[in-house]
Amino acid sequence: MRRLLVTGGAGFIGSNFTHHIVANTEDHVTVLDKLTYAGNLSSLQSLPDNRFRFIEGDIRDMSLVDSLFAQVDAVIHFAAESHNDNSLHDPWPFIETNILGTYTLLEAARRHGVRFHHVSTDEVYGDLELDDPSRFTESTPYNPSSPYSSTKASSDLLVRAWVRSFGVRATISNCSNNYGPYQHVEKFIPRQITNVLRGERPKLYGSGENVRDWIHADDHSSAVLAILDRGQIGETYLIGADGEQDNRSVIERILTLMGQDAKAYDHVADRAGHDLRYAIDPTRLRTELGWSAKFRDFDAGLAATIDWYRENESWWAPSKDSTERFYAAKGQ
Ligand code: NAD
Ligand code: TDX
Repeated sequence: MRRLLVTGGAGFIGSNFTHHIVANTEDHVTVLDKLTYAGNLSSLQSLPDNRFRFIEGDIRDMSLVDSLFAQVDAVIHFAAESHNDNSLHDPWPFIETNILGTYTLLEAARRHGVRFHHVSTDEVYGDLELDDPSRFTESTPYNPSSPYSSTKASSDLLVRAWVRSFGVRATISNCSNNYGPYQHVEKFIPRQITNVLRGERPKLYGSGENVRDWIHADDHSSAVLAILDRGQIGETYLIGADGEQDNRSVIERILTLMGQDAKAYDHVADRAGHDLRYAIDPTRLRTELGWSAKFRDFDAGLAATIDWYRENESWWAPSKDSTERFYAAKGQ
C-alpha cells in the first residue's frame, strides 16, 4: 500500500485516475485541488473514506504542499489550466498554475525526496501535417503553439532540469487527447454531446479537418500507473492508443450515435493558431513497460461516453450555460 498525492484530482483525468487507483490497487489517495471552474467534487463522491481524502488548496501554496509531501510516498501531478481556448483569452492563469505551480511542487519533491510523476500533453511537440506519415516520439523536438501548450512545455522542462540538477526522482508522460466521463463541457466531445442533448447543433471549428489522437481517460490512467510502477527515473513516455480521427468525423459519429442527421452541425469561427494534427507513437510504453489500451473501439467508447452524459445531466448542467456564453461571445 502506497500513499499517493494526486494534484488536480477533481478535474477530468485526475478524477478518472483516482477512481482507477482505488479500483485497481491497494493504494491510498489524497487529492489536492483548488476547485477552479474545472474542478468538480461530485466526480469523487462515490469513493470510500478509508481509501481517499480530499484537500482543497492551490499547488502554489508552498506550506500546504510541504505538509502534504511529508505524508506521501509519491505524487502524480495532473493539476493545470487545461483549455486552449481559455489560454487564448487570458494566458495568465496558465503561467501561474502550469509553470509556477509545477515549480512549487518540484521544490517540495526536492526537499522531501518524494517520487514525482508529471502529467503532460502531446501538444508540447506542436503539430504535424495531415499528409505526414510520422508521429510524435520521445525525441521529437519541442515546438508548442498556444499559451496552454507553451506553459505545459515550460513545466516539462522544469521537471527535466530538477531531475538533472537536483536528483529529483521524476518521470514525465505526454498523452494525446482524452475522452470519457467527467470531462468538462468546454471540451470538444462533451460540448457536442451536451449540445445534442439540449437540442442545440454541434459546433465545428473551421473546416474540421484537424486531427486528434483519441484515448479513453481510463487507458491514460493505466498508462500513468504503469509508469509510476515500472518507469525509469528521468525518462519521458508518450501515451497514445492509435486513435487518430478528424474533428468532422467525430462530430458526425456523435450525431449518428445519438440518432440525428450526421450533417446537422454548424461551422463556426476557427481557433487562432489551430494545431492541425497530433499523433502519438506509443512504442516505448508498449515495449518497455508492457502497457496496452483496453478501449480500442472508438465508437463503443464514444457510445458509452454519450450514455454517461445522458445519465449525468446534474453533473454537467451547472456549467453548460456559462460555457456556451463564453463561446457565443467569440462566434464559436
Ligand atoms: P481539467 O481542467 O479537467 O482539470 C484540472 C484540475 O486542476 C481541476 O480540478 C482544477 O480545479 C485543478 N487546478 C487548476 N489549477 C489548480 C491549482 N493552482 N492548484 C490546485 N488545483 C488546480 O484538466 P484535465 O483535462 O483533467 O487535464 C489534467 C492534466 O492532464 C493536465 O495537466 C493536462 O495538461 C493533461 N492532459 C490533458 C489531456 C486532455 O485531453 N484533457 C491530454 C493530455 C494531457
Ligand atoms: O466546440 C469545439 N469545436 C471544435 O471543432 C471545440 C471545443 C473544439 N473543437 C476542435 C478544436 C480541436 O481541434 O476540436 C479539437 C479538440 O478540442 P479540445 O477538446 O479543446 O482539445 P485540444 O485543444 O485538442 O486539447 C486537448 O487535448 C490535449 C486538451 O484540452 C488538452 O488539455 C490536452 O493537452
